[in-house]
Amino acid sequence: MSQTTVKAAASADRADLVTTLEAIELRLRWLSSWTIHNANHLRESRDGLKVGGHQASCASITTIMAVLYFHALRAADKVAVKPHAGPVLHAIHYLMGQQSRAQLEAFRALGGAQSYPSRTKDSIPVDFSTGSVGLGVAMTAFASLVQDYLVAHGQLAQSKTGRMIALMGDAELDEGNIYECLIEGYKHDIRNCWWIVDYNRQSLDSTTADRMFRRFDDIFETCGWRVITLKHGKMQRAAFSRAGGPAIERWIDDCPNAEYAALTYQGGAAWRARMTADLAGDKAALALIASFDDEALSALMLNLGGHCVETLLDAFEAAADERPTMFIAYTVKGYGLPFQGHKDNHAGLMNPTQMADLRASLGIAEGTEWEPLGGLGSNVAAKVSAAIERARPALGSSARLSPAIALPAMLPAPDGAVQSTQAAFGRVLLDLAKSGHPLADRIVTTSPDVTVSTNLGAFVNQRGLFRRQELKDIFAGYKIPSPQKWAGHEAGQHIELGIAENNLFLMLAALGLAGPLFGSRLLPVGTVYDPFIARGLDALNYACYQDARFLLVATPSGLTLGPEGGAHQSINSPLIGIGQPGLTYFEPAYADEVALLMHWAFGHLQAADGGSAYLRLSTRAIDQIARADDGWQADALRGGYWLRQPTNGTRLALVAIGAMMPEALAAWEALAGDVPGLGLLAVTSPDLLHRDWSAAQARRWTDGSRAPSHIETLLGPLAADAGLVTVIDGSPAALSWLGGVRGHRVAPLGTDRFGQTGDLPDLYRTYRLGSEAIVDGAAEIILGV
Ligand SMILES: Cc1ncc(C[n+]2csc(CCOP(=O)(O)OP(=O)(O)O)c2C)c(N)n1
Ligand SMILES: [Mg+2]
Repeated sequence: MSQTTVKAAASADRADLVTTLEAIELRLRWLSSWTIHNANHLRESRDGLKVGGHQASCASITTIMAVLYFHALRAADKVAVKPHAGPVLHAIHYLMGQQSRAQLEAFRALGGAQSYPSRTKDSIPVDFSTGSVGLGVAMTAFASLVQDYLVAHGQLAQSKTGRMIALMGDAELDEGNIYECLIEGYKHDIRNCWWIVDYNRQSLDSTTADRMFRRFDDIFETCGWRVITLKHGKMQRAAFSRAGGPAIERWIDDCPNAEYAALTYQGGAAWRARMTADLAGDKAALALIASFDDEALSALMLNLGGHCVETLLDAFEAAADERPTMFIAYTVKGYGLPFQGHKDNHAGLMNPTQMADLRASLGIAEGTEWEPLGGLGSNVAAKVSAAIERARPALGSSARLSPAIALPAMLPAPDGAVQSTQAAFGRVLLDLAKSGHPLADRIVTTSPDVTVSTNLGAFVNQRGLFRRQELKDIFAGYKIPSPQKWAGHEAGQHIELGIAENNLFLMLAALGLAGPLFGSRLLPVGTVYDPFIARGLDALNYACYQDARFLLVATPSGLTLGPEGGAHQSINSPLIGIGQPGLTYFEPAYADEVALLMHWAFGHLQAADGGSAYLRLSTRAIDQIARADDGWQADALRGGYWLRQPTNGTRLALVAIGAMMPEALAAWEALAGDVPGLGLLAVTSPDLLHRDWSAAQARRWTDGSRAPSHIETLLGPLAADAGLVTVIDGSPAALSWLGGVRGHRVAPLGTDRFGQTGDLPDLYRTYRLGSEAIVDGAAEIILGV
């Protein structure tokens, strides 16, 4: 074949590809609109609630998704899809034959396709859940770091790596977590990450600020990203090269966002009137405008980069290397729909007449709305089918098998007569690191600049910082003494983060999905100061929502951090622990409990029906207790055990958790002589106790089981009119509910206001957490005051 023939064949192939992708785009626009329409207008409504869905947000990204999914995506790539484009993702899988019509018909109904892409609930493979804007985007950056970690540790073959891709709305660029992640990503030199911005210049409420227009390029380039701006489509570029074209290009560039959107909505005649007025006197430009009829002029003005298949193909091909790349793809919100460009279109829905018009315009016969390739001529349909087959390998299952990591029979409790739970945590990890057990090789630790102060330092000394490029320990090089000997290298197992707790949780989310995403399981352990969980709470919830598995260790906590004072005292974190699905909260008191719970957690992180775990720890060193045997352990793993067993019919029990145990023991000593059979319940997890209690009640209705919950059994020996004094260094509500289990009266001790600085005797006295307060509470119950 001559060179000209080869070129001609290539350009014919390219033209074919463009036609095919344009046809797919139309199918995606139709199917996503129809799925939402069906849920809102055709499916029976039993409650009168608006079902919702975002036809405009879908239509703005269909060209991008058609080109990405049916051409650019490679088998190992993973994608986070902007939440409100969920129906487009379902439409893609529907075309692939991987999504059922029944699921689409049940969009936003129980068991149907989810409103926003969900790893755990959708029947199609979803790489990353999205919903809370900004988080899915940042997740891709952390996933690329995890991918690098696995490659560096020989746990993932280079040939199995891919790009981590975020398809994002432009308003997501307002979320601060994007910039926190950008900074962290730059420090870690992330790669193989694409962020594709659907730049429709509209958010939920309005059109987005012009002032930020050109700033995003600078911000991202400063952080090492390549920025590819896709402002104009091929048609526009062709027009710009004609006589009068440059003036039109300038006019488009100068047009404020809101004006562009309003003209988009109004259509061809409005564009003509406005442009003719603005460009009066420029004969060439006016002639160029006049050469288009209204429909063609509107099509020209809407031919932005993000709606032009060829522009997108070129852009994706230009970013074939591993450099992180942001594509700013200009689009129109509601592209091709009657409310395109309208500022209120975010949640707008086409009415039945508009929907029927759209159907007719696409050549889809009434009654064939769900036909995957409806409205396509047989020639195009054949090409689309071929494109679907070519794309199939990249759209396979996201779930990967990863073998379980074996655990040792137990993790030994650290020695020491007086210990804090925080120190014990550090020792357990250190001993594990030194033991050389394979479990230690799969642990990855991470912390937002509190590695040392949460006792992770010794583990890092053993296992090193993870860095793709060697990082020397300069202080060690100068022989300056320091307990922290931290060199960075590829085999390191600690990922150091700057102070941004949100990043911690996204890092844990990505590490905690290493198994399903990359087929290689990791056991992530993240540490943070307990009060600052709140700083990253949405990201924590997001991590749990997509079933990422990690161990969160939060310390110090409560008033017990003493002189650190109110700014660092965590109060409501136990309630977060109880309320957060997917996360089991423990608050151990003793070092052997810490070791036991960590061992349990490493198993729970790997169990099919498991989850993540949260240890709320303390810096208070307390006297450890001698154990007669291991009998306490099974109960401790179910949420609580009797540290002092009550006798049958006793009228009082003390209930304590974590660092409050010495006060509870002292109160028990003081009261035991006066209260026959006085019990002391050591709670290890109010969360487990509560879940089990609610589940046992639900079971009575669902399967008739009368099996009592653990807490019902524990409280069984108490007299019906007994009372409980509960004590926690945190919100008293975390334990006061125990009174509802068997109807016992409760004196709930805890903290529900901001604390002062102080030493522990002063603080416990002032906030009524000490043994005297416990005795007072007991007296009140016994005397029936
Ligand atoms: C954290 C968070 N805050 C608010 C919302 C509600 N919300 C959903 S979409 C949206 C605007 C999105 O605009 P953009 O990202 O530009 O997407 P578009 O629909 O324009 O493509 C908002 C505020 C949310 N989902 N998450
Ligand atoms: Mg937008």
